[in-house]
Amino acid sequence: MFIQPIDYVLVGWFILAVASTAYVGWDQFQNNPEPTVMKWGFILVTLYMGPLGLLLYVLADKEPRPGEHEQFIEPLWKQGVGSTIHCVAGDATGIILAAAVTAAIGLPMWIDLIVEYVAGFAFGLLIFQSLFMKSMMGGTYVENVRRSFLPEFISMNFMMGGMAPTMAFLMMGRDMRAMEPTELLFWGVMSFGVIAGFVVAYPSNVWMVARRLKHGLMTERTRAHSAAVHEGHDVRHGQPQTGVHAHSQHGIASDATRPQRAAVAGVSALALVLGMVAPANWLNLRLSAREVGGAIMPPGMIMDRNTPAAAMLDMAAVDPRDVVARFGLDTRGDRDLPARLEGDVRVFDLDTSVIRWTILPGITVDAYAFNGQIPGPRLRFRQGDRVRINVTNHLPETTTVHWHGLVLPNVMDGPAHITQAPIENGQRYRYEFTATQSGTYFYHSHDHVDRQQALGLYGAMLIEPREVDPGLQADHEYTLLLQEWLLREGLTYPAMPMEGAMPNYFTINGRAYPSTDTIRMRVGETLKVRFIGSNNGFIHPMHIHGGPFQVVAKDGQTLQPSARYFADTVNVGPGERYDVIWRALRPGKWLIHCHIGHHATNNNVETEGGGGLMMVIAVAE
Ligand SMILES: [Cu+2]
Repeated sequence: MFIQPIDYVLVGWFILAVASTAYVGWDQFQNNPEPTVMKWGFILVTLYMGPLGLLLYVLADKEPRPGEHEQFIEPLWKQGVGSTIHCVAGDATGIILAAAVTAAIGLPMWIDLIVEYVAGFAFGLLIFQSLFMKSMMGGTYVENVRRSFLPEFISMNFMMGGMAPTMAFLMMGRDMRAMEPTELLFWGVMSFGVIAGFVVAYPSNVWMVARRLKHGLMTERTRAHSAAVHEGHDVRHGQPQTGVHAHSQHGIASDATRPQRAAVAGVSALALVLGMVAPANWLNLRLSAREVGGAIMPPGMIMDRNTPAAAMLDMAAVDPRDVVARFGLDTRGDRDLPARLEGDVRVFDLDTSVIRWTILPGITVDAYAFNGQIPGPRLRFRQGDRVRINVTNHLPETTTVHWHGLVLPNVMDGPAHITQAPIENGQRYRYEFTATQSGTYFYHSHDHVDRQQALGLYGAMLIEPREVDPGLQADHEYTLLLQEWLLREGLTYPAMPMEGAMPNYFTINGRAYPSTDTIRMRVGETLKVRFIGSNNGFIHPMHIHGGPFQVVAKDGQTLQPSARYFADTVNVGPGERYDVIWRALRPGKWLIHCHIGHHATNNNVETEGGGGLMMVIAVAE
């Protein structure tokens, strides 16, 4: 539950709301001489509006000293508060109940708003206004409904005019946990919506009270109560005494003219329509809580009225509550996965899950991982081997695995929905093929690739040739898998070349410089570097200092000696592999790094001379 600072703020808010409500409830029934329906009105509204409800109660309604309630509540602004409280208590209860139910059912947001309006109006008019007030106002239930209709219509319209856009924008903003009634944020948004609704509905309530279209606050003293009030004036024993000045018990004689009523009602309807319709200009109100509820979007992502649910889910943060294991800097990725022999088949088991992975001291990402490592474990086998890989999915979404660059049966190739049904959570898929090629390959997710591979679902696959070519040998070897990350406000998003999804961290084998490996060798020795383009949406011109390297293989294919060439930079694009051989000519610290400056920083910060896609070759004499 606690994954963002707002969650802690909300806990504080709701503790205050409950404490405020407890106080108001206690004081209402202990000390305050007013009709029961108003007591409950204030209690409900304080629950929704927290300390603000308490403030209104103390300033406008709480009897300051015994016997003074009648006089205290007289000012019009207080009567207006009472009238609005009354409306909000009924309407907001209906709206909130409807919001929780519609979210659970999974109705589109625009239907949610309409249902909420109808429910709020119905609850306010038919139950709170007409039923609960009946005993006070006298008359039959139907008469009360008829009499309350216009004031209720006006007040509800203004209230929804304020509450609807507040709910829409906050529920469908960046943190769409606000759409889920199981999240504290949902209730926070409801609270905020009620406050906005109260503010918008208040002026019309002041007018209606002044024109005696609506009741404001009232005093009602019973025998038991008045007995305790020694100095109480205007107390008639045994009979409920309601109303100050013109608020008589039976109905209210209003002096509002027809044009005045029509004008206010018309403007209230306009406010309602505006509040309900305007958000549709910016938000995709066709979406439901079931589709996108719970998703948290990256800051800066462009979300407009046409952004589909699938686009949002693709770019959403990894839910930190899905993390099943945490790893520090002592755990490496790209570890050799020993094969198990079943007959003459080499069997590997790959399990996907959500982990927390450390890329720098104190900097962790929430990642999708094979076997709890970033990159996934290194698969090593020989040309001609029969290989079986059991992939079990423990992600909160489906996945598949593609064996990049391999010649194999189509059904083993991995693309979701194209050669196979995606692997559901808890399910396993058995990939099996014979390795006909050799060289540097890799495997990666092929279901929502832009999301899953960008979150860590990839690993090296090195296939040893049947016959070793001495020209491709080196004294040392290093395999280098690249990745971009987007880490904001403690949440990890898949980095993409899209607005709001640009990466701010970069890793070689799951670590950013200065936490990357250091390669140690001596002058005169050779180093074979296998660059693997496991990076998902960005090209990295990988450069080695201290002299050129020879490119000896590309995408697993050994270059003919005449095709091998010298360079000091290779553009490692997504999916590409380069095997290069570098000779240490001089002693010292020589860098391997991406030549896009930003990719050699950590969140735009240089530490110890760089960051991100950078590592050191330490060459001794
Ligand atoms: Cu780069």
